[in-house]
Amino acid sequence: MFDFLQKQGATQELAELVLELARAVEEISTTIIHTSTGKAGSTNVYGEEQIAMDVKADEILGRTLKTNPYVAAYCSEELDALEPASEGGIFSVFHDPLDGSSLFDVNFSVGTIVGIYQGSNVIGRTPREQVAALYAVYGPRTTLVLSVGNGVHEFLLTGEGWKLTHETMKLHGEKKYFAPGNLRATKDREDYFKLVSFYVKEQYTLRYSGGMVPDLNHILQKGSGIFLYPGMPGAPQGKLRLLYECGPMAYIMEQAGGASSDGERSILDVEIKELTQTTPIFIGVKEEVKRAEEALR
Ligand code: FDP
Repeated sequence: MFDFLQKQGATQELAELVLELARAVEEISTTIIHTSTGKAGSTNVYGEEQIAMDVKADEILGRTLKTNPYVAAYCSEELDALEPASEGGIFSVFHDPLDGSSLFDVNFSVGTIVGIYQGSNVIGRTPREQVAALYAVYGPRTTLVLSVGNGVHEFLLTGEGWKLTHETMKLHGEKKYFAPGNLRATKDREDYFKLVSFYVKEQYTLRYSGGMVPDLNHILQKGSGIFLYPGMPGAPQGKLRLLYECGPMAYIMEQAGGASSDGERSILDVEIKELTQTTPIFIGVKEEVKRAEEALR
């Protein structure tokens, strides 16, 4: 993996950091098998109840990042504030250790999402400044999808370590899939109701698991589709987090030739004002993101 990342233009420091993150993903993958589906008895900064595996995955990544010489600071969806790491570190790392944790007890696929920035402060910057992003899917198999700014690549976790399975992943938009998150918003939003009705009438295929990682991974693997999580009255910025979820996923989808939007601009151009910021998101093939932007303006 290291040589491959360098061939894609990653610096030695970035390639080593991604390799370390891949090791943490491997550890999360085996820990999942032996961890109960029970609650941790605590809540995160958003007031959401944590499950035991949320806490374990956060600890595994935290341990990796705290000791990595290239990491200046990091934060996660489960932490309250930026954690300083190594003095002289050059990157800051933001992650959702276990995305889709409400699906853990029913044994659906879950994931990890990571975004990497140069420097130790991201406030006032945008997700376009990420130097790499990755996500892992813990399904029947464990896969790692990543970009260091030169396309999107997939690795599979095998008995002999990570094996490159897709050198280049591209969106082409041949088939029509839709993944409509936050359907509850259709109660108050006639525009969202109309858009979903359009998908149904036009016989788009529904592919929605309730986990952002597997749902976007489906779109990337099939090369087609749209995922939406709009806001609604009472929560106009939706629920999905800019730094830990939407930013890294937008970086990967745009690197694959797709698009992302908060309704007005690419997710990659949304200014980061605070660590806990959330944003509405439409993400997938370009023409579908445009349709969603027009319909839900
Ligand atoms: P979860 O709460 O299970 O961790 O932000 C997390 C997320 O799942 C996404 O993976 C998923 O797309 C979304 O929330 C589902 O939200 P709703 O519970 O509102 O449907």
